[in-house]
Amino acid sequence: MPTGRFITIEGGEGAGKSTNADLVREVLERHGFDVLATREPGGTPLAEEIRSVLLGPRDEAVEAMAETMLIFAARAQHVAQVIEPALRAGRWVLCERFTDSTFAYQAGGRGVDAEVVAQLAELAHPGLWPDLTLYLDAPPDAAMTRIATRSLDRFERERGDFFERVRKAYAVRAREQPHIVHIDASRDLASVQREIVGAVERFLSTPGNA
Ligand code: T5A
Repeated sequence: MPTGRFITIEGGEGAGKSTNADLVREVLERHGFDVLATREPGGTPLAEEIRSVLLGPRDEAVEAMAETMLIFAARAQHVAQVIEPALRAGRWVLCERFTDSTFAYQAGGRGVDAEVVAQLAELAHPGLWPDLTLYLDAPPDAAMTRIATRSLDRFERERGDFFERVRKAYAVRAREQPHIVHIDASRDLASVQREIVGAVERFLSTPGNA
């Protein structure tokens, strides 16, 4: 049985990842693929518990390396228990956020050495990288207004230029990594969705991908 493909959706808070994950899933299913939709941090009971620990606001300052290692602990569990078995069974895995988020938030936002992130990635998911990443890029201020009415998690409460550093790190990653497709997510939803469908269709029609 051929292995499935691994597609991720990346971007800052309120960029539209969850909204557009539903669309990508529909496109893939229209093409007859069996899709497993999941998210990070999370995706297994243990990884979801780690997500609660990471996202819950707390008085104690969280060390950047402690945060990074918790994220990779959740990811190692998610990859071994959910993502790899699904891919081996021929399913297509669609995941909101993956290691590109860690390069953006922990390396770019928190200042963890990107080389350390790369080494932890190699330990947590050796040889596994997305086949396609849709990076939804929007200016942080504009995207945050979309989620302004929700109660904010520990990351969303960050201040100063944290989200600009995250965005810059995503931009560097998008330039360096051929699996990442940059989408301007600051536009109206219909325009963003047209571009997403185009990117997925191009991926599917590239020989060897589907
Ligand atoms: N994290 C995660 C790390 O620091 N490192 C890591 O390695 C990983 C994996 C996870 C947090 O963990 C951190 C980063 C995150 O802070 P999360 O909940 O998974 O948190 O991610 P968030 O980005 O916080 O999720 P959001 O729900 O805030 O953003 P989405 O999913 O991008 O946005 P969505 O689809 O919910 O849309 C938000 C609103 O905007 C509207 C939607 O209808 C919705 O109301 N919208 C638009 N409105 C106008 N125009 C458009 N183009 C729109 N697109 C969507």
